[in-house]
Amino acid sequence: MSLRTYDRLTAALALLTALTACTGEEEVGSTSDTASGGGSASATSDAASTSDASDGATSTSAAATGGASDSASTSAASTTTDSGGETTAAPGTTTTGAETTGTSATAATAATTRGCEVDCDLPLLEFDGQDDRVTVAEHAAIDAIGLGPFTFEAWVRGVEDEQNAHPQIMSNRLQHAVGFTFGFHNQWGGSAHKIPYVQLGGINWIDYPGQPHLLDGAWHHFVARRDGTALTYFADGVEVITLNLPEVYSLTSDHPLWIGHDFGNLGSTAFDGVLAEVRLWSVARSDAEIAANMDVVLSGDEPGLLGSWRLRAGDGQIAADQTDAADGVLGTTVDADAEDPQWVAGDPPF
Ligand SMILES: [Ca+2]
Ligand SMILES: [Ca+2]
Repeated sequence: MSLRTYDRLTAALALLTALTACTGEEEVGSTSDTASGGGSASATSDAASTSDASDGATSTSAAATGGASDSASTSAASTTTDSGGETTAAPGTTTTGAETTGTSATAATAATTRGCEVDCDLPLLEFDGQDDRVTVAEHAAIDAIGLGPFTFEAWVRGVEDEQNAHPQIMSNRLQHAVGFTFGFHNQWGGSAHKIPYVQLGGINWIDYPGQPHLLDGAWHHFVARRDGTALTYFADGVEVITLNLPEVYSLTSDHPLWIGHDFGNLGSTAFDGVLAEVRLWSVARSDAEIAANMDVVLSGDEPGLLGSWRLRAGDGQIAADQTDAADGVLGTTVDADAEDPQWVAGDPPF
């Protein structure tokens, strides 16, 4: 480990410790070091697992891959009570043999001005941050992913100060630890902004404190990709971080897919703003594929594409799926209801 990397780790740990003391968050993680692999490992690992009562889940850091030669072993377990009053024992997690860079990558978030090139006059779908959602009842394709690879992606435009604690882009959670969420976690662990993340296995997989700022009122693109136990986040086509998870968690849930809200935590997950081009893949898209297609309209028959909801269809109650497999409806039913997001005019992401 370079001295510079060690200094960064030390500084990050000091910051985390200070924040933990200030906020009263319970640090329940335990730490052990294991040195393995090539290179001059003199591991410093800081483990922190903080119970987040507002979300009902355990937020944990995972070791980032690439770069340095250190090996960190982190274990954490906690019990939390979620918003529904259920006490849930979050699974203990163990991450071993993973390398850590000691630096939290901050992705470029330069996409502040985008010019429309296609379908510029089609409306956008705006969510009210109260109860709006798109419901995709047909979720067999998601269940079929199970333990397999996936790529989630979406364009988002929202303002951080107007959001609930944990605004979600996409979720199929039936309850805590059943299904997934894909969206934003409230600031935590020293993060400056809400944290783009996924929850799998009831655990919020995040890294801190360096985070991209994707809720600044401009359009931004967020991707979560799983390839084996590697979970990688991309912001505006640039990798933010790869987390090495201790196991592969299933996506399967009996709940419909929701876009813009999460059934597992209704009170604090409604997204406020505009969502577009929400895509679900049963493959781990390559870095190049992600970057090259993020601002391209798909045909709908791309290999591995399970669902692609452009959310640009028109003024009706249907959120069309480009694959024709799983059209969504606005709100709860095809009738007008309080959960319907609204079609609005405005500049699309591309
Ligand atoms: Ca409706
Ligand atoms: Ca509403």
